Amino acid sequence: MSQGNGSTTHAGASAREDRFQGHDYYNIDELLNDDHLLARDAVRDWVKQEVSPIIEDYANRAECPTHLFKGLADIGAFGPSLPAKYGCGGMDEIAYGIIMQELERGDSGIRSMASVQGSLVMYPIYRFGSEEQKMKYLPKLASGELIGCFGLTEPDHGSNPSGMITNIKDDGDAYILNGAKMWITNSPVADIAVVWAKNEEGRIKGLIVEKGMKGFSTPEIHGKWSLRASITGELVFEDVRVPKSNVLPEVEGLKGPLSCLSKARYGIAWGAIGAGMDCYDSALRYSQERIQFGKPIGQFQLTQKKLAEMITELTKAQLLAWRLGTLANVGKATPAQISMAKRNNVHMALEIAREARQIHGGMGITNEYPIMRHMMNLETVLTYEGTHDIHLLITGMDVTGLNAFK
Ligand code: TGC
Ligand code: FAD
Repeated sequence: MSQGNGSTTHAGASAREDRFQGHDYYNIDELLNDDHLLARDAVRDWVKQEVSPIIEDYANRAECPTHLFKGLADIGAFGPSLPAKYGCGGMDEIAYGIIMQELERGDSGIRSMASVQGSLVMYPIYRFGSEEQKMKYLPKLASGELIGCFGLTEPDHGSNPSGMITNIKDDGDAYILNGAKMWITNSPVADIAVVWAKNEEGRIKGLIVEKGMKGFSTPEIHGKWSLRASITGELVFEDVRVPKSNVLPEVEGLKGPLSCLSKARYGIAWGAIGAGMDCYDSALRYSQERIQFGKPIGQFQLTQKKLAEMITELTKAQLLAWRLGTLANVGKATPAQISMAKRNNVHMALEIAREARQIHGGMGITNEYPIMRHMMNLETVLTYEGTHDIHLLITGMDVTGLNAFK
């Protein structure tokens, strides 16, 4: 049997056929309602039509498929669980999670485009903004007319954002903003940035900074081996005059940005299942089709061990996400519970990608299969939105009552 199912050479970008089918070993679909299943199937179809045919090529060229922002808006991927009044989906948290799962099944960078827009830009405006700010920005963000980014991390403050040095000084009807943010998804293509900065009392405030404001620039970061189809940059502020009407009035302190992170981390806990499932799906099919020693490699016990462990871990991750979703729907998902699910599910997906790569043998390193792209993407997902170890320490703090950070 020949290797590969793509239509171009290994070195080139392969427009492979997307033969993905979902995996539901524990009949978890029975726990979902019709809205969840409709959303899941619609996003799965959209990913097959719009993402799969182009994603290897964009990742190969390290280019962001920015034309997909409009399509993401059209399928309701921006703020699915925010109110319809502002042009958003009005769905529940499980629907939001399933949409993230299906997007990340396509590529973590595509899910990032949606996570940042919905959970890190629209959510803080919805939760902490004035009614005027909500009406001004949310409908345009939901429809993809405006693209946003979220600036928390700084060059010298990643895991410890409370040490940030980006600051605002009072200047009559405006604040003067100075500082820099690093590793910001979507920043070079964003129309607005939700930026977290310290005021003169050292308290953290959120501001909406608009493209074109004097002294504001967004240089792109190049050279990433991970999330290559997602655009990442800096935010640089040199005496930027931000009107006071652009400050989010309803929050002060680190709990502002951390609340947004809870929303986005929840989505990643679901999203990682998608990446893991795509790797498992590809490995299962390959194990049935690839013949060595006169039989399918899936007949070897060592291959079966890998596949059996993959579906076991995927099933546990699905149950964790579903239960977290039911808690989130009634406002009872704690930040520490979200940390556990983000950490577990991303690590699970990365381990599955590594095992799936082995099952694909040499073909596993090519872009005829999604494995290496998912694996490289997941290295970022393991680090952003709180690293693997930071989430472990959050769980440790929750169960012991002792704080490792202070
Ligand atoms: P600490 O003293 O523990 O907390 C300060 C205040 O915040 C509250 N809080 C939370 N609120 C909501 N959700 C959470 N997850 C919260 N965690 C804490 C807390 O109750 C307290 O409130 P109050 O009222 O007492 O003031 O803060 P700390 O400085 O000790 O830090 C704790 C630590 C290390 C856990 C936190 O800083 C942390 O999570 N660090 C990781 C940083 C991080 O995740 N950065 C992500 C940047 S954004 C990003 O990566 C986007 S990628 C997007 C994409 O492309 O998809
Ligand atoms: P550091 O904080 O320097 O950590 C380095 C290592 O030290 C890690 O292993 C960490 O776990 C460990 N460490 C740190 N503190 C402790 C401790 N107390 N105990 C034990 N170990 C510790 N940020 C945004 O604000 N907006 C974005 O849109 C965004 N997008 C991103 C996109 C990409 C592609 C990437 C790579 C990052 C993005 N980030 C974004 C930044 C991301 O959140 C940070 O990279 C992450 O929080 C870690 O910070 P750091 O990279 O500075 O690592």
